Amino acid sequence: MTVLAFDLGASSGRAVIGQIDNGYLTIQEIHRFKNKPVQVGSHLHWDILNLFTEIKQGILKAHQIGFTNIESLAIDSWAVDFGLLDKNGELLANPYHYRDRHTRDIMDEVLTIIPKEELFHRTGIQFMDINTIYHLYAMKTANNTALQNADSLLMIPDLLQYFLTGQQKSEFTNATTTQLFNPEMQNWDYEIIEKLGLPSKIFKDTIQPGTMVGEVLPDIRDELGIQSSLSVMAVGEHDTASAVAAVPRIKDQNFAYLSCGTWSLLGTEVPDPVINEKTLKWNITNEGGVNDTYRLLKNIMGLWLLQESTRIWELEGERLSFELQKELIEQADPFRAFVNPDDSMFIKPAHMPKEIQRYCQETNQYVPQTKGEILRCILESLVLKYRFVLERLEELTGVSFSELHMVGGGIKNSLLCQFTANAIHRPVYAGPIEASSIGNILMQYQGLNRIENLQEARNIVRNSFPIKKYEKEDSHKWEQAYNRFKVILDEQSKER
Ligand code: ADP
Ligand code: LRH
Repeated sequence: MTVLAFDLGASSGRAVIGQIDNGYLTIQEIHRFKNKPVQVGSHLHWDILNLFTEIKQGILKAHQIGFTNIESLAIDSWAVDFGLLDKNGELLANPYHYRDRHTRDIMDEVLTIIPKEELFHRTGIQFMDINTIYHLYAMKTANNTALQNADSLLMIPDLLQYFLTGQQKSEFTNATTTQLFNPEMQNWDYEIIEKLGLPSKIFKDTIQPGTMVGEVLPDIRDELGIQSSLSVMAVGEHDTASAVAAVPRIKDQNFAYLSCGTWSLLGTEVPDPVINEKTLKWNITNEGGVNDTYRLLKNIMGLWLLQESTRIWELEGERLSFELQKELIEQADPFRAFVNPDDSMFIKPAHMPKEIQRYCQETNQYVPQTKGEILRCILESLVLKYRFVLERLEELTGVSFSELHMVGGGIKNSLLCQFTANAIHRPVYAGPIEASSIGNILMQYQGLNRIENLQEARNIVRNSFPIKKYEKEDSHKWEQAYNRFKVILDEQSKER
């Protein structure tokens, strides 16, 4: 049996064929494409039509290669972003990028209408400017005509799925990331929605991962020259939900995971949301997971800081390969200066190297000068933040995590994995790289009744993909670095 997964990350997307035989999953990437945001005037957008073109291209390639008997396909993507449709089902505007600047100061406005504690208790979701709720409120404040004329709101994978099938559905895991979904009621929180003066009719009924959504429309099949019908299924459409579903089962105990890509999502799996004063204080979130689980996690700024730095250097004329980045980091002296990677100054596209330098200057630290020093400062700060968050997760859950499972494209960065093991003083198990695609595939198999549950899915991951173990090194030096890092965090806590 063959299924097709589309996984759209903030930096790239891919189409992956999945086939399970005798408890062993093989994947084949058949199409990969860049996902580049587009600045138009004062707004930053996703190029949604290009993404749809790439999805059709992926379907076409699958057929051209000879996969003509695909049982189902599914799409997952980054969270929080959405498109608005009018009453005729037409897309009203190109979706905004979650890093668009129009949410500046909007959270404070929202919190004057719904107190922070109440919003957290009703949704269990961390406070980040990127959340859907703040984008919608910014659009309302700006008298945005797309919002005024909207009949439905679809999150990015739901929107692309609608373009394919004509069916409008809201998938659960992604819906939770809006900060407008109430896990206790298992529904959109219409009280919040109404208090904010947002149109309640735009929110569609939610469906669970594993639900069949519809068939690819005949017009699209004609366009691609494809005879056979093709079903589309909802999976854990939030890419992180799919990635967590693909964390391999190594030991029968609670586990901590780190999904590494543009963002670093550090968390653990829980049966119910953990909504209390500590989660609120530490801004830890409860996002919906597959198979009735929740993802108790925190967003950490992640490899975005490296991506932005290398983007700027490329604009300035120097393209640094991953190999060269590694060399430069290894040549730079360790532990010269640290930043809080989650400081609000780093969230938007910027001249990241200068922002890193500014942070170090403002906190009276050594100011990294060379590219290697800047990259090293980013990497060390990131992994020290991992430790900080991991310790809070342990305090919240009462679980002591003996290891950390890292998945996602970021684990190709071996220094990141090694530094993580060093910083957290525990072994790191890295793999698989394409966790989101794999989680997407395994959920399709569950929806098609070929896999029974999440345990079986995770056993398949463990059997099918290499997992690399990183042992901790230089414990004493990293301990000293962590103590210095915590002082910086205390002095400069401007997280949001
Ligand atoms: P997303 O899905 O968020 O777009 P991915 O999971 O595809 O992200 O991971 C992309 C990140 O992985 C890049 O930002 C880059 O930092 C890192 N990466 C990818 N390939 C390599 C590599 N060969 N060496 C080191 N890092 C890599
Ligand atoms: C990772 C991710 C993350 C979200 C962010 C918008 O790709 O989905 O879980 O918080 O993008």
